Amino acid sequence: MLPPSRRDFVSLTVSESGSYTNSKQWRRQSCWRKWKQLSRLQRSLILFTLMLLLVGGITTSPTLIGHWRGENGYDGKPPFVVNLKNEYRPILPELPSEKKDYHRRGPPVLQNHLQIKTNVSGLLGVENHGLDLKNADKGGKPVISWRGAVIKEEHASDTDTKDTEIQDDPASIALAESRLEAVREAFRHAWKGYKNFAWGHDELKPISKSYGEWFGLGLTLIDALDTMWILGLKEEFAEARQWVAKELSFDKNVDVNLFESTIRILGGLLSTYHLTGDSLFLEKAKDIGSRLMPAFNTASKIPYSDVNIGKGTAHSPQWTSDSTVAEVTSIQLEFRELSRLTGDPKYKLAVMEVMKQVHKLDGKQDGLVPMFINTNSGLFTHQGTYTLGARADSYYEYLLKQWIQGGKTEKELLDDYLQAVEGVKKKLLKKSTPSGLTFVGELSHGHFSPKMDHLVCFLPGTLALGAHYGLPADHMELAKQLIETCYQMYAQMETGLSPEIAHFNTHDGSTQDVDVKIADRHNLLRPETVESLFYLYRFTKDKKYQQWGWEILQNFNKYTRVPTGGYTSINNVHDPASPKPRDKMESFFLGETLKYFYLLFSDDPNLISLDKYVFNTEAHPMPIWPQSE
Ligand code: DMJ
Repeated sequence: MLPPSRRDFVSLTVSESGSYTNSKQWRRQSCWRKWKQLSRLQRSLILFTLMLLLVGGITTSPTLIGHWRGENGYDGKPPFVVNLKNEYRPILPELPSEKKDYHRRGPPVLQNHLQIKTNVSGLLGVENHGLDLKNADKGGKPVISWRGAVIKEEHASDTDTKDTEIQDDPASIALAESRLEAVREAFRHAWKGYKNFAWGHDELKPISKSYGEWFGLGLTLIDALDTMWILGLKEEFAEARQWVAKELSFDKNVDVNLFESTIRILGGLLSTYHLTGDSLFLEKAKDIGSRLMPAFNTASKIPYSDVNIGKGTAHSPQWTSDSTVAEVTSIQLEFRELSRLTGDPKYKLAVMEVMKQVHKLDGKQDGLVPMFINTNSGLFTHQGTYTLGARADSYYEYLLKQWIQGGKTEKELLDDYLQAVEGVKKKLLKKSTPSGLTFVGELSHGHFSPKMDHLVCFLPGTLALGAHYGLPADHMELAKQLIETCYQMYAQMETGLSPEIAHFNTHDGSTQDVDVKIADRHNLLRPETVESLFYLYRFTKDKKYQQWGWEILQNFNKYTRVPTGGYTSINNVHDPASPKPRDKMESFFLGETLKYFYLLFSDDPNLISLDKYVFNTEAHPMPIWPQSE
């Protein structure tokens, strides 16, 4: 006999369990009976419907699909992503969001970036430069924008996205799209010439339908890779990638210029790696990067200008042991990035040693540097000339851009940049007559020369970029004045294309602002003005910058386009009837000029967001390092 509690328990259990089993059995039997009573057609219909439901359910289940595609595991990696430590992974563009944003242009993977919000006020890590920089902490305290207004940091970080409302009325969208298509068309035309007559060689000679060789490394093709990616030219990109994979070899007994091969080849490969995630480009970048290192084996650690990438030897030009200041100080973005990606500090150490030395050198005037530096002594030579043009230009550009790349912590770089901008204002700025255009001249042994290279037209863009990152508001004002001047260097020529060098009139009674010397009236399809128009448009959204760029593109098409394919530099911007083609398409026309046109005409502020990337001096976007690094 069981105790009462135990009995109750047993009887209850048996009874419940029994009734459950019975009812299940009963239901099964009754279902089966009903099923048998159905006609064959009815049964088939039901089975078919059930099948449909089952298949539909499986294919729409994100978990299952993700599993099949291996999204959570090994198979989910894009096939070509190299196995890097997490922090060195390429910064890949986000995948498109669910919401269709039909008016955003650009290749699919580069679209949709509305959600991005990063710290852009760019004031962290900066000490007092007469700005209220200390207040620029993450607490949303007031900071000074380039407009001079006090804004909250959370808003300051939006200069790319918020102040720059996308024009979404149908007319604006159609206009933007037609201009973007015009750039794609121009690219395809240039590419057609390169493909037909210069494939795998350095530069197209479009008139003679042949090619020119500089390093023998397919310079145009490499320089153009990320442009094709950004323009969404998939077929062209795939063909070029194939060439890089199959044909490109750096194991060649050839002398290359350290600076040119760094900014075009190393820079082009690194940016293409970051945009695509394709490890092929990283491997090639590592190869060329390490082959360029012998350039730094000098007594002073200031690199030689030339390296033989096959033999591993390096030297100065035959006639001197000097290097150019801009060249030795404009390779840093690329080598620093190579160190970050490989985990090997040697590249970064070599280029930062150059910066450290230049930072300390005597011979600067108000932050302005001479044009030459000696590889034996490490000292400036041929002192006395100060310019923002050839041989010094990108020194200034890279001071700012390294500071941005490194997360705004390297104070010496910022100090040197700010001092140099003050130097430009104090020593090199003047106004022309009769129109009062602000221009940047040169100092030569104490004498001011009103000569301005087209190369100087990088400066408005760089100043605007600095202002975007919280540098003084008057940098932006100067940027606006200078871009007007650079535009006038085009608009005042008969072809609407700028000469290589302009001389500005400053004397009373002059009737034109710009004079051009016979030796300077060529146009090499250079990018600097278009580059600056892009920055100014990104930050101000003033449509006139797009309009100016559009005029320039049309004039390139009118005077430099070669019907059989390609574009050519020309000899005379004064003569629309006979601009005299020079028979050369520089690689930077595809690497820079057309890319900046495209970015200028795009109304998507996040198509290569300036809060995520910093462009090297050849227009190859390098990622801005995360703050933790
Ligand atoms: C390019 O190679 C680079 O922009 C460089 O900084 C200056 N010269 C050309 C374009 O003009």
